[in-house]
Amino acid sequence: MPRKSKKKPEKDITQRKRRKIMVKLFSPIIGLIGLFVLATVNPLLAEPLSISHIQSYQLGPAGESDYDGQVVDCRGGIVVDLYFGGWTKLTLYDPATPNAWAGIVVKTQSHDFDQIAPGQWIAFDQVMVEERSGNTQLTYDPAVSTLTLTGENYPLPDPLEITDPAFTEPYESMLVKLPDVTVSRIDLGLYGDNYELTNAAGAFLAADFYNPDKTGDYHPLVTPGRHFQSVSGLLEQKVKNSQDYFQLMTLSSGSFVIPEPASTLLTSLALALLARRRGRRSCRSRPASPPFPTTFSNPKSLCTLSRTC
Ligand SMILES: [Ca+2]
Ligand SMILES: [Ca+2]
Repeated sequence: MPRKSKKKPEKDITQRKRRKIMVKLFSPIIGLIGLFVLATVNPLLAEPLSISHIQSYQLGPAGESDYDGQVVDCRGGIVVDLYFGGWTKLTLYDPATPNAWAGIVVKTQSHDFDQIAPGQWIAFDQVMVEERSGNTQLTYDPAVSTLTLTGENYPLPDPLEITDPAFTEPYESMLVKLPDVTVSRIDLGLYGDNYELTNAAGAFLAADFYNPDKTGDYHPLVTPGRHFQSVSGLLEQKVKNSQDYFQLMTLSSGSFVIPEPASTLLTSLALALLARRRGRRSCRSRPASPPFPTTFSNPKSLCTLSRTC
């Protein structure tokens, strides 16, 4: 019996070749589509998140970030404050969204933040988003997290002036300022170390816990009835034991701007007028000249300031 040939039909060979060619052609495309889908659903493969995205993304009923509990990369921001305590707390600011959602705290119990300084731009990889006491924070674990210095000498932001009674979530961990306020009450809040600042917009709580210039619970300038041109600091939420409020945390003596006393203003005005009169006398016999500046801080510098004298 002649053995049956095992040679495969020409048609099958052609189909297999076609399949191989199709696989070679479309595999890279299918791979790219897969990566795109993964990057879309998994933030770890996507671009680093901005501070405002983490803070404002699909807020829950209590204002919590939808990234709560996730490990993310964050493109970071400018360091505006460092607090060294049981936890080191680094507060970052992203100038891309200067009016809201621009601040976040990054905390660690390691020494990896020891060389960081205000004005540096720090980015973070593999940090955990956590809601603590009502604040959205990034927790830096030195076993998995990394930080990158991406720039230096950034100007620190001016505090954002808040005139709205809604002194809440969008400004969390941002540097803010309350204008024209008076200390209306003290010994308030969860730990009895809050004071109330009142102005035309309403009443706001403040505290000096992070302020190295305080003596006891309060900065020496904080006394009932004291008026300030403004008070600035970082806005922090406090949620504990059924209490839930926002508090402005002052950072130094510079957080308090005292109105210039009326006597100082009058002295400055008198010096300016005197300088102007002297200037007119000394220039009276000279050719016509451009008008003098209207104010001078020092009468002796008059002829230096005026090119015609
Ligand atoms: Ca909050
Ligand atoms: Ca928040």
